[in-house]
Amino acid sequence: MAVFEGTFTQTEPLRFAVVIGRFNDLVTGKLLEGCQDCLKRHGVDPNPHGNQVDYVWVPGSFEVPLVARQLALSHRYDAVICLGAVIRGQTPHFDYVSAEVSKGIAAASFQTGVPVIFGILTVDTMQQALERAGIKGNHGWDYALNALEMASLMRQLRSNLAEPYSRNSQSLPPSFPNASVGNLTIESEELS
Ligand code: INI
Repeated sequence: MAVFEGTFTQTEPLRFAVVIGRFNDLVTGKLLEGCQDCLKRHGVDPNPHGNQVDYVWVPGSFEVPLVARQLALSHRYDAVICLGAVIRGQTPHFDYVSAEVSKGIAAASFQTGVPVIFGILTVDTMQQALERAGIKGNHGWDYALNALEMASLMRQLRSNLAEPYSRNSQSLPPSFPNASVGNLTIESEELS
């Protein structure tokens, strides 16, 4: 048998895309700063003119999943990081936006086989949002860490599971856009 775990080293070959909602940009801008700081401290060059991270700004969280899916489908990235801030107001808008963005991000990841990180703050007040975007801590940092771990883990799984998959004509690697992620059984000796 085997144990697979993502690491936070050997980040030089990794490529990321970050999708950021402009809505509540006082918050999302801070999440982005935390995200970039984490990537940089783990050896990733966050410079938009470099070759490791691309950035895409969208109007609000509702638009994030569509763009995240498009980026994931390109298979240029090891992970896509989604940043947004949905803050509850006096209307049901919060519920519609937060429900759609969470479902959409999960679907983008599942449909493409690329890790799409759910970095959307859903909070009741601006105070709560700011506390999570730099005042008490910065969740942007954590989202980047999740992306690094998943990027590394998926690379490991791809290289270790490629052979058994190709021998099994009934399933394709999950990194393929049309992959089936149904009942997957791998013999233990195939993993060693
Ligand atoms: N977008 C957010 O990212 N956060 C919010 O809190 C928010 N609220 O509350 O309205 C919000 N709305 C905009 C939405 O994401 C879309 O951009 C807009 O509806 C156009 O499709």
